Amino acid sequence: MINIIGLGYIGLPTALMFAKNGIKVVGTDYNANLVKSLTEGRLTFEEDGLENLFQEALSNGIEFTTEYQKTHTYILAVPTPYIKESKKLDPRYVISAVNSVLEVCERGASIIIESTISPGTTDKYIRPEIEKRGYVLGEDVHLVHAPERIIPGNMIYELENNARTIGADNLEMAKKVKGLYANFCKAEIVVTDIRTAEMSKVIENTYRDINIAFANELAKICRTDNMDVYEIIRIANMHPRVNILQPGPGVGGHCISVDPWFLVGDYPDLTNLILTARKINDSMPRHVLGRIRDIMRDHGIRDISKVGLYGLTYKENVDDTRESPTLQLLERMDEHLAIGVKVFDPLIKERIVEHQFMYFEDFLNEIEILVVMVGHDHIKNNTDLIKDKLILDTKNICNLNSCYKL
Ligand code: SAJ
Repeated sequence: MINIIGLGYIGLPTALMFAKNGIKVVGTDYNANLVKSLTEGRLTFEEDGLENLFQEALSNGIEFTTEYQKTHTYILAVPTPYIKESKKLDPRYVISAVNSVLEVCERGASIIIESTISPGTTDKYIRPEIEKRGYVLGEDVHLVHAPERIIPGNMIYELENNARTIGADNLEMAKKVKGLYANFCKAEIVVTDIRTAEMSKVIENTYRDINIAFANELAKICRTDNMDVYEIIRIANMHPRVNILQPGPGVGGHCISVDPWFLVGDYPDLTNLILTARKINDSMPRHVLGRIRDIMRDHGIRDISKVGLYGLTYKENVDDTRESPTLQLLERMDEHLAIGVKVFDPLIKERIVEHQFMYFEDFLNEIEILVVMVGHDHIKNNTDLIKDKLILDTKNICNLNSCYKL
């Protein structure tokens, strides 16, 4: 039996995937409401294909609880945020989960950490916790790092088809865990040591952050001289060795906007490029605010409540608002007393900000300038409804001539 700890965006789909493949799984989360909801057959977030997988796992007997189970295999998918002041990883949730596992686990159990952790976290924080209790690593308990790599919006496909990394202290244990993941992962599973696994995961997200920062910097350059950044990137990308990502209103989510900070926090003298990329991406909501002001000025609009932000999530077609560029923009607007801006997101069902509308038509009736912050399919399919608005399209989703771009 596998006990999966943390039933969020990573832990839950992973648990379901094991259960689907006939493995007995118990999912544990400290959040009793979440456990209740899952036990009653209700998912708490949406993801393509998740509902079907959930139903299949339920019929295969998956269970959810707030209690840690006595077993031989644990997978930890708990949050690993960064500390804003020091920029370093905050290991407290992983440490606490490891300790709870140690309270109940069988002798010789493996603790597999899927959460993203900065290079050296296992040595610095996890091993000492285990040794402090008198356990012998590699005998009483085994540590493995198997970083998750799945992208929200395409998680189920990527669980089966993305290559994985298994970092362990010894080859035998790594092979065992590789065999476990091979139950559903059809792609290559690379075996390495723990620190290499930690570092390779963090640099994957850092690489993407830097690439997006390059696109965002290009957008700013192109803006000053009225060049079309999207066409320029499209043409440049026709080169066989160029692959520039897309500019946007900022980088959100709990991964790409967080993980590069681990490296900046741990290697402050060696991370100029990574830090600069972070700063460029974090500057994008401010850039969007400047573009809104340009449009208001050009059209003689003084009332900020005529501006509507479309999209609250951190990216298209997900219902996750963590570190979302729109929330960052709203914060910046508050600082500039630009209060009263209207907001709408078809995927966010509860009210989380002021002046948030629940119906698209009501939202459109109130505004003159529509700022597309997120390119949900919903707006792509409804461009006819927004034709009469002034549009600032930060995601390059509409090709109306009247559209303003980043
Ligand atoms: N974004 C752009 N331009 C782009 C692509 C993305 O501005 O061309 C923005 C998005 O709008 C969003 C942010 O970047 O605000 C991050 O979105 P994302 O789709 O790039 O990535 P995440 O955070 O959803 O998932 C990433 C993935 N990492 C990589 O692709 C290297 C995923 O595979 C990881 O599993 C995940 O982080 C994670 O959990 O670490």
